[in-house]
Amino acid sequence: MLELAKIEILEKAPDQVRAHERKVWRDVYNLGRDDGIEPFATLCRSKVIGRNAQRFMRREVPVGMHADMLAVKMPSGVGGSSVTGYHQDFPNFPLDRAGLLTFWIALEDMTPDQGVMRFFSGSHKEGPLGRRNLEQDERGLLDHYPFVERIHPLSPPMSLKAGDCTVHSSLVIHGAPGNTTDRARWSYLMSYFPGDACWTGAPHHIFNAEAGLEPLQPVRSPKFPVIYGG
Ligand SMILES: O=C(O)CCC(=O)C(=O)O
Repeated sequence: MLELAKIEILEKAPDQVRAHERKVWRDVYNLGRDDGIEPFATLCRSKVIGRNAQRFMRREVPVGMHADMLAVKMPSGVGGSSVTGYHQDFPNFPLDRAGLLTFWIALEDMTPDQGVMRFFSGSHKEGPLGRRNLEQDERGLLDHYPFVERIHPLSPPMSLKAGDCTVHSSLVIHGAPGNTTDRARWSYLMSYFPGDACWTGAPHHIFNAEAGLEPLQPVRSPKFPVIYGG
């Protein structure tokens, strides 16, 4: 996976649709879900991952796949190495309930100074705290909700081994320091939502009528395959 990630990120020019160079990382979207690139495709649709996602959701619901993505924080001094501002994922989605979660997999050993994520423990209990621009808003959420830092401990800086994985709920406040090293942070993300979640009908770039969704009905679309319990 690491070798393929290197080809995707270092050898292919970002097309601004499937792949982007952003301040916070270089990304490639849905190389498993849409492009069928192995072993990403098998992993992101695997029943084991689906079962694990359902266990985190704590309900016997089908598990829908939202997306998979390489999110590579580049070495310091190269575009795509800066801080991922603290945010929740939930406000980015027009879904009517919590439960979306993300598996974040290290494709190589990494140290905290490469930009390993940190989480405000228990912060999911605060509910949605507004949408943030990850690129410009490093402390924005914390400045608006100063109590968060007082009552929800920040997870310690973590070193990860290749294959280690963190999982976060879409309501957990999380972010990552910039990469201050000369080594890229190679990470692969896969996210899933509870299959009874309904599209609210609010405008959105992927959850929308073009994907075949109906307002206030559960998200069902070939774009978002049910990988478990369907
Ligand atoms: O990889 C990062 O720096 C942040 C990832 C993130 O925000 C997410 O997985 O929701």
